Amino acid sequence: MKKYFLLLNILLGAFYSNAQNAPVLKLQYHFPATNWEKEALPLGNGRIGAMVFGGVESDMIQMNEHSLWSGGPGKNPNYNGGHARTEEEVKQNLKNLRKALQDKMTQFTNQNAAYIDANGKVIAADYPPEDAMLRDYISALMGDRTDFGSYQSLGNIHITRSSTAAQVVDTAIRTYTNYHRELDIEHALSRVSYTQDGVNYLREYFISHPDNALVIRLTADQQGSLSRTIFITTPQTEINISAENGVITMTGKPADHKDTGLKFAQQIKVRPTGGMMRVEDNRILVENADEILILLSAATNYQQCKDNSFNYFYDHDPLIEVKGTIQKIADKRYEELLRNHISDYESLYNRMSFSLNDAYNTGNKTTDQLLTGYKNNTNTTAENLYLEQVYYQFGRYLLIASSRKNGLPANLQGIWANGLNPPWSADYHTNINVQMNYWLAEQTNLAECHLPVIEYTKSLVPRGRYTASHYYCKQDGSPVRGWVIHHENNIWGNTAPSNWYEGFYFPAAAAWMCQDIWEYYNFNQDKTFLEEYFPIMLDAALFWVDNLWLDSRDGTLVANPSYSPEHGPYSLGASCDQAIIAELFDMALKSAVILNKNIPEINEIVVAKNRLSGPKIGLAGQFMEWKDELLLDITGDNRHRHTNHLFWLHPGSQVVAGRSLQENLYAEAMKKTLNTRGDGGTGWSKAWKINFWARLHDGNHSHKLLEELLRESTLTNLFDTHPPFQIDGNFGATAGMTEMLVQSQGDYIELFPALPDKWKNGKFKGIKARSNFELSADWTDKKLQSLEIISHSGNVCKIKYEEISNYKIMQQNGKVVTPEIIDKNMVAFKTDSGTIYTVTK
Ligand code: FUC
Repeated sequence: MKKYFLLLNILLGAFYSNAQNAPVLKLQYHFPATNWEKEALPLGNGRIGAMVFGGVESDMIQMNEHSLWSGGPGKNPNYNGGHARTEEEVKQNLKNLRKALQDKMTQFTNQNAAYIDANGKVIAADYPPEDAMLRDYISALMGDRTDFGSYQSLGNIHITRSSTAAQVVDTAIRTYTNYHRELDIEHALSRVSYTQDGVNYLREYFISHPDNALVIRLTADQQGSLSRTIFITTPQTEINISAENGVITMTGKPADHKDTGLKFAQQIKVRPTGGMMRVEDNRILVENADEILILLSAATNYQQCKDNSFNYFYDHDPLIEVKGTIQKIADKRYEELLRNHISDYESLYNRMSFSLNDAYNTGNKTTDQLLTGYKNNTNTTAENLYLEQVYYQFGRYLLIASSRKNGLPANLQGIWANGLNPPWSADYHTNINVQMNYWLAEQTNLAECHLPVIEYTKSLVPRGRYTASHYYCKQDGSPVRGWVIHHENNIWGNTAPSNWYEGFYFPAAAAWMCQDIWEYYNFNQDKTFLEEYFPIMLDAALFWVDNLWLDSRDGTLVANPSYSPEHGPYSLGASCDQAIIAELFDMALKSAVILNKNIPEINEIVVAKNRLSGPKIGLAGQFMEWKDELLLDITGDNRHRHTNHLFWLHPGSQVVAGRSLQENLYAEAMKKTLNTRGDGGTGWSKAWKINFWARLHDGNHSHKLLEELLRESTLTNLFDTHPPFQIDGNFGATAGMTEMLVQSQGDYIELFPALPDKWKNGKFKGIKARSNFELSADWTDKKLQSLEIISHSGNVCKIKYEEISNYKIMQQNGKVVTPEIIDKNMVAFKTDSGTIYTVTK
């Protein structure tokens, strides 16, 4: 045993002391977690999620299963996606509202249009508040949230030293020394080690995707030292727990579900080596073992419905599935399970790396110490850079852990949620949040992890068609085509608007979700994929072709009603809606060309696109949030967190700084808007601003926001906090940091568009660019040294970088490539698929 421990330490040592230039990326602490949100460490395989506390006397691992949701058809068999009122009622209201809003806007423009006075000052007013009549019309468009449901916790596994139950946290008196807890994000492996009564203990935890199981191993360096009690607790109330033959089984359903609804099942198999094992009161007691292996799997009978059956449940019993999973791995050696897990994880994680030459955890500080040092300016520069690097890869780690093929997408808390009522139901908010979760997916080379959100979008279409026909109509009252969703969504096909006056109205959500389809194609160039998903995009576009309103003030087409996300007020053609619709039309038209679609609908989209009221620059120089220039727009309205009206800059692609004069003007106006809004905001708001500033080519400003995010909106376990914990900020920040290195939204690859001064020297490997290029580069003193480009689809490679025309391009066989020189900072050359090109000075 001792020998084994030594071997293990050597192995782990190899992980840890990996030379100065490649510090191992991990989160580490010298105390067990007591707080779920701030301290526990996340593990996941896209279906099963766990938060590991790592207590000594009493360890707790809080568990999630990605489809454990209350509400929906399991609660109410007549669940209809949250729609309220009859079609006639809703439509009558919509017609009344549209007309009333047009009148209000016309009156506003006639009486309060902004102007520049004799002193050169912009005089502007705000839209008057909605009167009672308008409020009634608006309120009548709300949906019904009664059966929306919530993502919920499955339960907790406890591993205690004493045989008495339910002690969740350690006692105040420390009975141990050398405590170390970590999350190794390079191997998706958590470890806890400590010394107690002269014995060195080690626990390892991981969740394997290929074996669909959480694996925990407890070892000690002295034989017979492990006496532990293992049991389950859960906040779920409709459950049945039993234990026999070293296996604890839990089955149940969400409390609000009928017997015909969702069923969940979980099994925990305990496999000791040496010692004795017995069962007592549904708990498993192991005495004097040398090692304990714990295997857990869980499942539900949820099926993602993508048709009109609206049947969300499989017929089969999830317990049979779970038993099968456990049986398959019951006798597998730990090393084999671990190897399987690591090779699966590395196949994704290792595709991309990012390192800053000087980054190093000089003082071997724990993560909490690094965060404190970052806040208080007491870290060395190397430590700050190390923390940034860990934080960067933590975003990729979280995506791999919470979003895998055939699973549900990462929700507001990824796959982790505590209790039965997590914040905002840990749902899918589609007015920024779930989209932000996926900004990093393609660029950081995790295309497979992108698919769940695309499949999710597909699953919303059937009910979304119903919503379109039930809630919307053309200006003349005739039916609209297509599909639509709003800003809060669940796994049961909720597509109706929510019921919160200040934010429920966001029909541009479906259009925005289509961006993931387009981006997946754009990065991977998979035409079969585009062919399959094109109808979804086309129908989202046709919804808007039909649903747009002719603004009698200027004859342009606008969204009516329109509400700038969570900021309002209700008006016609707020910039966010207009920008998203224009982007969708653009994506649909580009896709039609790629797929050779000669259908009449394409022309309808072209006509509508040309008549869209476009976002514009205000008299005060800002990028306007509403169609009219409002005072709110000029003053920055209390630094509101939503800046969705800058959609064209990011994540959209209609404004690319440096591409044309007009776009440069827009970019300047957007800069002004961002400066007026200020750098503050919730976690995700700061993360978005990292991206905005990167696209505005101001790397130092992006970096400043990254610093603010790490200082103000990051918890001890590196989770982003709104507050509360909301995962979008983690994902958005990793995306933004990548945008600082490479951008490709403007029909060319732009290298180091926003490299901050603090990232003076470094390298990256495996960043993806649109048109399916994979890039690796290193830089010194902020100057490119060498670049390697892998062409995966044989497209023309157009690169923009300072004086790139002076660089030498070579094919992997040594052949020199003579590029077309567009200007001194931009070259283009043809590539062959599968070929590597190097660019050097
Ligand atoms: C959006 C944001 C809120 C919060 C919520 C989950 O509605 O405006 O700040 O992030 O999503």
